[in-house]
Formats: sequence, C-alpha cells, structure tokens
Amino acid sequence: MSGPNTSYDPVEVAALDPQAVDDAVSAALAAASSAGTLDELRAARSAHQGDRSALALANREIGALPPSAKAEAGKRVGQARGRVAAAFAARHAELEAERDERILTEEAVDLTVVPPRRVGARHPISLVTERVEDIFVGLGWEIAEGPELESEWLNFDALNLGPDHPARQMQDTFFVEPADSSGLVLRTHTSPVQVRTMLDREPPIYVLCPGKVFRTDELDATHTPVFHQFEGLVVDEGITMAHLKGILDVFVARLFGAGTATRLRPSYFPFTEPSAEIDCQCWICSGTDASCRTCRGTGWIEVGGSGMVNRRVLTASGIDPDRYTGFAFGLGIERSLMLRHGVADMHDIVEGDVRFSTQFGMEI
Ligand code: FA5
Repeated sequence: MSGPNTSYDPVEVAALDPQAVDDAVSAALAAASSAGTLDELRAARSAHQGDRSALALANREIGALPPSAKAEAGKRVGQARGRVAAAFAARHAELEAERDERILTEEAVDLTVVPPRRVGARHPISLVTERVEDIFVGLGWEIAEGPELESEWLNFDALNLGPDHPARQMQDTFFVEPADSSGLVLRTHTSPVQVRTMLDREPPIYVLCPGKVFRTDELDATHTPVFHQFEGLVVDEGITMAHLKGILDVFVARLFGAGTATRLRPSYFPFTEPSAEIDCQCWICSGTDASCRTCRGTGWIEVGGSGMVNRRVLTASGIDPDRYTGFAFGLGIERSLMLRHGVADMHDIVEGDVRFSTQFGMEI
C-alpha cells in the first residue's frame, strides 16, 4: 500500500485483526528463538520489526481507525510490538553472551605454554670460566680480580719486563693516549693481578684470577684481540714445582676428565724462573692416534704457561723471597674451548651467534 488509510475501509485494516496481530507476534517470536547467530537475528529482526513488517503495517493503520476503535487497536498493536521487541532483545543478549564465551575459549592465551622461540643461550666462555672457578674454589682457593685498564708498571715492570726488555714486544699492547705518559694500558694478560694480590695480602696466598685481556692481534682462526685468561697463583712456605704439577694434574682431570695427564716443557717467561709450557694429554686420542687432528699425532696439546714466581717479582710485590716461594700459571680460555670442543675457528667464539652457544647446552 502507498500511504495511510485515511478513509476507513474494513478491508485495508485487516492487518489490525486480533488474529492477524497474534499470528505476526507468533511468527516473530519463532524467528527470534530460531536465529542461531547474531547475523540471522539481525535479518529476522528486520523482517519482523522493520518498516515493512506486518506489525509496522498494522501500526500505521491505526491512524485510519475511527476514534472509538483507535485505543483498543493501539493497545493491541503496542503490546504485540513490545513482546516482539522484548523477545528480540532477550535473544540478542543470549547470542552475544554465547559469542563472548566462544571468543574467550577460542582465543584464550595459555601463558604457561613455553614460547616456541629460544631467547638465548649462555656463552661457552662464561660456562668454562665458571667451571674453572668452581674447580679451584672447591680446592679452597679464592677468586681475585683486577681492572682491565691497568698501569704499565703492574702489567710489565713489576713482572720483570723492564722498558727495554725484549719480552715486552712479545705482547703487542693497546696503549692509552697519550701512550708515552698516561702510564695505562689495556692489560695484555692476567698476570698483573698476581702482583696486585701479593701487594694486598700476606701469604699464604691461593688465588685464581680470571679475566678479559687485550692484544693488538688480528682476528683470525686462532687469535682474537680480546680474549680471556685465568691465572693461578700460590705463595707459601716450601712451595715447589711439584705442587704446581700436582695442582695442574688435579685441574685438568676435573676439567677434561679423569686420567688426563699434564706435562711441563721448559720455556721462558720473565716473571717465572724456571718457566714451563703446560701441555695436556690429548683428550681425544690419549696419544694413540698418529692421525689425530686435535693433537696432530703428538699426544699432547699446549694449554698455557707456568713457572715458579721469579724472586724479583716477589720482591717487587713486597714478599720476602727467602722465606716464601710460589708458583703461577696462565691459560687461555678460548684456546682451551677450541681444543676441548673441537672448535675450528675463533670467529665462531667471538661472533655471538646464538646457534653456536646453544650447542653447549645452556639455553635460557
Ligand atoms: C701469558 O700471557 C702469561 N701471562 C702466562 C703465564 C702466567 C706464564 C703465569 C707463567 C706464569 P702467553 O702469552 O703464552 O702467556 O698467553 C697465554 C695463553 O693465552 C696462550 O697459551 C693462549 O692460549 C692464549 N692466547 C694468547 N694470545 C691469544 C690471542 N690473540 N687469542 C686467543 N688466545 C690467546
């Protein structure tokens, strides 16, 4: 129809018939309750409550009724529209609650699930350093540390490396500007911590000094300009090289495995006299394989330097060399790691790729 029914016509107001209104309400309630989703409900609502619905049509017809009939028809249609609106609102609330419940279940985040991506791994240099520290602390030693920016006197002079000593060239040094007068260097080894310790403490001294050291070496397969050493120092009455050998044997057995032997090979360091290179029995072949790549068939692998603390160093450090003797040793951690785990290239150790570190089993 095209507009309100201004001249009362019983045919045109059939929409106001009580039965027709009840039918429209029943159809609307059925559509509301059978809507399974909010979209279906929206469509049903438009069909049963929209401008073109039976009840909207009936509502429009009220205006054409004679005044005496308007009140009753208005009440009937109004109540019908109210019931339909309430039914749609109730169903809407139900469907919304169902949807929210479903979203909460389907999109729930389980905070206890382990993240699929690894965030990192401890670096094997840290792991080896801690393992070495644990071994010596287990023997009753203390840990001593010194600064990485060190005085030239402690790094060289106090260790019997005078200004013109040829051995001073053995360790190419990062000097701190101005090189000729600052008196500071990036320490080239952990041995200055020996001197610091002896200046600080009275014997008996049993200390391990781990730390970072610096040399102007190019980064290549076996060298890095920044690397790590650990220094051992014992000063007490009656200390001999036999004690040095005994400690080294205990240490390598605990680090590399029971039965791994050491050997001392004559060498030279200005701060120890006599001095010796420390060789460790090859932990891959124990000297039984002439083609072993780790020891090149020799059965022995050099791991560091050692010796009896030079009397001059004891004196420079305020210790009476006639009463006390001592031994010291220094090992490179990167080289130990390369040898122990067959790492072929120093680049792998310094570049910080987490895939390298995870191979050592300490993921975090
Ligand atoms: C020293 O540094 C002595 N201070 C060790 C010492 C201590 C001897 C106490 C006697 C008594 P040397 O320069 O050889 O010694 O270095 C010791 C170890 O550091 C070497 O065996 C090697 O493992 C490691 N090292 C040396 N240069 C590098 C480098 N550029 N990159 C990685 N490791 C290095």
